[in-house]
Amino acid sequence: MKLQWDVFCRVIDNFGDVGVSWRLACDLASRGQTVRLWLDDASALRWMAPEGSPAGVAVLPWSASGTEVNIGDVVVETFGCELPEAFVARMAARSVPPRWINLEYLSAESYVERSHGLSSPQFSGPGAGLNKRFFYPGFTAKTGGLLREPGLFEAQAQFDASGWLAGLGVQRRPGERIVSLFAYPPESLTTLLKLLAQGSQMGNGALEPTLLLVCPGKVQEQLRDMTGLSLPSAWRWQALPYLSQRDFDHLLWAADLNLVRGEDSFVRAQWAGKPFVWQIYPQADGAHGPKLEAFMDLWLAQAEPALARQLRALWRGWNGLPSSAVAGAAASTGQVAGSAAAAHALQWRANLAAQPDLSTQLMRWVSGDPGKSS
Ligand code: TRH
Repeated sequence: MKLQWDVFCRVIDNFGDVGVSWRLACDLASRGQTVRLWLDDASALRWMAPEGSPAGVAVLPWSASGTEVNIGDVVVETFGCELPEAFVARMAARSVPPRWINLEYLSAESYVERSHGLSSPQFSGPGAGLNKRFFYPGFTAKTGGLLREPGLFEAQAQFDASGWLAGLGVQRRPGERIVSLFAYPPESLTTLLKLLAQGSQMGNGALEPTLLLVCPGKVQEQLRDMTGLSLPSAWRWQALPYLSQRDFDHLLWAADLNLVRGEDSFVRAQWAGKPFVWQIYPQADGAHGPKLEAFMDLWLAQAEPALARQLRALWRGWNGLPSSAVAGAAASTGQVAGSAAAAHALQWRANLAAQPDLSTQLMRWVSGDPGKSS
């Protein structure tokens, strides 16, 4: 069924809000839907989507939604962004009210399965009479799943990593491992460099030659101005420009180990099927600690215990969270990007891929077939 979708997104900080909304809009459009993406700040799309909007997607300024009279069949409020009141009033005035969905942040915590699909009937205000439903992305069958466009794995299988890297001006030396780095600043950079120094030791004590490809931002600036910081020997690094979202995915496919952050790059690293380390979005109240642990519990449930211990220690260390085992078990990013970790990344990806993706589940909801997700 071809529907008109209104997706609203407010950019709070960083690029995750716009990154997720853009992926969702493009994914829905690729499945024959028509999407209007209402953004309060579209500036990041200049580099994230330099090719412009695909057929079926229109990017519109948030401010213009107040006077929009044509309300879509489905309204998606991303990350509780609070729709403009005038728009909500028009939603309520429609003879057939639109489906109103709040797309929540991604988490592996147990509340997600409990909360996915809950309704919030509106009893007062401009939306009185409407019913908002909460859609929680997630990693298990009782959640809304993850964004995964059709043909993703086929595209990966045909991807020419060396050609793509060369096109970017990256020359991999023989035997060199590639590590991508997209991270929050700043204190943790010292921690990272320490962990990397420990971890690039191979069985014979020599350091594993590594090329660190660093995404733009404060971390890249810090590395340029390396006062008091040093890379492990046998390591070199190269600054990357902002890549389009498509090329950002290519970067994750081309690397042997991906250091990612936030929400969208975290998901894409999982689809890349390569070992990865997640730097979670830090929250002042410390809520990120349990969120990180919840993901690790799920992700490592099937992992071989020694590998699980190492990964946990490295991830906690990288996130500045206490871990008694950091010094010993984080020992080796060589190992956490080694063959056991690579096999685990593929196994985890296969488990995730067995579940319906987020857009499929959303479209089932709105066509009245909640499938497994209600
Ligand atoms: O930028 P982020 O830290 O975004 C965060 C998280 O979403 C977090 O959960 C949220 O609370 C906060 O924003 C407000 O990391 P994330 O989620 O990985 O988003 C980055 C996006 O930028 C992703 O879509 C990939 C894209 N990107 C490119 O397209 N090209 C690039 O060169 C880079 C570095 C990123």
